[in-house]
Amino acid sequence: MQPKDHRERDPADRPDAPLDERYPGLKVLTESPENAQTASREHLENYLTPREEHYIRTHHRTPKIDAEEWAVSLTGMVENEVELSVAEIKHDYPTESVVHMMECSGNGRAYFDPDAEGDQWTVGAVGSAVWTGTPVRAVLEAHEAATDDGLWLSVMGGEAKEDEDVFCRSIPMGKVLDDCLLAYEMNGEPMTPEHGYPLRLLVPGWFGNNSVKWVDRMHVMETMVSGDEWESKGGRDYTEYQQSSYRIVPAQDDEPERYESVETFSTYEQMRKTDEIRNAYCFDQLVKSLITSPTGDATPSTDGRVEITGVAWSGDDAVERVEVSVDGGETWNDAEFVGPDLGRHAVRKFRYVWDATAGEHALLSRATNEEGRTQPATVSDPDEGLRGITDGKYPWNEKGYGNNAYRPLGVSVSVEE
Ligand SMILES: Nc1nc2c(c(=O)[nH]1)N[C@H]1C(S)=C(S)[C@@H](COP(=O)(O)O)O[C@H]1N2
Ligand SMILES: [Mo]
Repeated sequence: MQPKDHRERDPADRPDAPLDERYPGLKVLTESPENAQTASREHLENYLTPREEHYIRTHHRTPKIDAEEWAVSLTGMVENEVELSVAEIKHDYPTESVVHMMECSGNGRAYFDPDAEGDQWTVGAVGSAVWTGTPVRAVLEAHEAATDDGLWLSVMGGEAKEDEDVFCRSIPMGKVLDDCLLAYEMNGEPMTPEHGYPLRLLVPGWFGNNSVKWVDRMHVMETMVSGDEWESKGGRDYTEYQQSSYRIVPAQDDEPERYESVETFSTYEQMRKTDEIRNAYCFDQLVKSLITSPTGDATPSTDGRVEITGVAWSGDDAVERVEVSVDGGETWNDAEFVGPDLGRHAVRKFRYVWDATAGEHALLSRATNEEGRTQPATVSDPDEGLRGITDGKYPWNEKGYGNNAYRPLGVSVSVEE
């Protein structure tokens, strides 16, 4: 049993109340469809972001779903096509959990100059949770799906109305088998409607757009969703969110090139391999960090010290190092990690103890992952035409995706005498 006061603030209990009342700790960008970010960087300083404070990103409206009626079909290159109830998915297969710091690829879009299209997310479209569910691998194996390398699993959301594009993402089979879940629980509690109840795909380490909510179909195929069949099936388009949205398109390009398949899945690598892929897909997350304290005035301890803390996360490659600058980026100091390492997709907390002097200081943090990739300093101008991270600059792109530049995330701190 959950304690009573807790149940009283369950967002699922008051579906018609305004979003910010149901999700205290979120700042609403649009009420309908539901888009809201974590209200402040301070909210992100822990290992887990409570369900009620975890950002929400939705293209259509959140559907009202009766879990007893809901089913997920498995189709395509499968020996035994099947339709499974939520109860079957929960109880007939193994259960796994993963801690994942999920970031919307639009997080940090607000720091693009000139503005990029879309909701102006600043720092709060990211959140950490322990997600529990059924490994997709187990469902595929039980029904004798083809799982060879090079195949794709296209996963579809069930919320689109007849005249809306289906939210569908194609995930490479290797990643699916590795660690993808059909998740039904978030931080040990049932998922709320806005986070994907009753079932969502969870793709650890990858940008949030891959973690399809309200899943009703999984289709094993040789390609990503692309081509006539998927562009117009039943009068609806399945390709928009794979082939058009969530592509990193610089100002000099028009439409992104649509591919049937790609072999490079690291978003960072795709941005560099411009003769292979144009334009990069938002797959795994880019390394990033955020100072969570202090954020305004700081009072040093009696020995003149100020503790700087923050969080860092990455994609499929773990965070390896975090540096902190207290002089606007002139010099850098290694921070130390604190607390447990909850896996390569989890948030890492860091700390740096600063011998502070009175006055105004520009604090920055920058993280490096185990591939040796470091956050760039700034976002480029559109007319530089960058396609990948180059000379410490993140490429400006039309939809403002993937911004992991550290300068815009800095904090100005005033230290008292
Ligand atoms: N069916 C469906 N799944 C979806 C979306 C959506 O609009 N429809 N939005 C995606 C995007 S862009 C993100 S960032 C994450 C956000 O998950 P959350 O709302 O639980 O934070 O869900 C993804 N899954
Ligand atoms: Mo997103």
